[in-house]
Amino acid sequence: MAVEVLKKIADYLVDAEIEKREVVKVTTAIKPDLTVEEAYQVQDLIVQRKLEEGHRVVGPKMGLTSKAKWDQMGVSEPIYGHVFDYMLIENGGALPFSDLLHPKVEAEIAFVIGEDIEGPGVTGAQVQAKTAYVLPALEIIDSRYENFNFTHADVIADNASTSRVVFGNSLKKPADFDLELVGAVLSVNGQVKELGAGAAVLGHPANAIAMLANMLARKGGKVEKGEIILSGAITSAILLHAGDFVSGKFDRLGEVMFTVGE
Ligand code: 0L1
Ligand code: MG
Repeated sequence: MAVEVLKKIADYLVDAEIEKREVVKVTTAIKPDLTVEEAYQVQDLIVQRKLEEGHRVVGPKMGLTSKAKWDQMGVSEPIYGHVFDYMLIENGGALPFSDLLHPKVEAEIAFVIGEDIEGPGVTGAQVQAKTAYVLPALEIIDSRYENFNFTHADVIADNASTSRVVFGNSLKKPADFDLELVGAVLSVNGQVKELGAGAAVLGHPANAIAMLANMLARKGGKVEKGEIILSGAITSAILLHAGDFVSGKFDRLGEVMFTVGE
């Protein structure tokens, strides 16, 4: 019975995404006592459905990893979600607004994993040693919930609001950077909207990947070689509108940009 309810929740959220329809949060509409553990089981069912539909996982991602995000969303614990191949937009490309509900953009540093990283007890230094490259990224989040209104468990079940990602073109060796000092400036239509540095992400973006490895270890999982992983937003998220031109400039890592189409 319990598994049937979790499957119903997974379908409720994937159908909302496919049909571009905002829905009432799960803890109001279906299961008020949804636990965090059950929410991650819902996410696993979403991954399973997407794989069955022919999509590929690019990598897990970390979310809610900065104070700016905690203050913005009223949820103060990091979570993870999954990025799929159909979510990728090329650098400089267009994001059709009509594909999404109420998209917001965040500036993030992404890690290309060079060797499997298995918890528990993984540290940021170990992550750095096992990372092949880092690159700049813009994540477009698009909660399936009305007004981004959710609890901690709701947002986990909703695949951490994951929707689209634009990766930068330049791959850099992590050893060549103090990632906590890398500055990021997020602009929309030529106006600076948000800025910050890598240290906003749990003190150092590699700490977020270490936390991810340790969270996955609790259910026998690991961070895997070849995955490209978003470490979490450096800044608050900015609401997007059709016609916007978005640019994220990252010190020495490069620029990432896209336009929001109709
Ligand atoms: O990637 C993120 O930090 C998003 C996490 C989910 C919360 C939100 O929708 O802002
Ligand atoms: Mg994010």
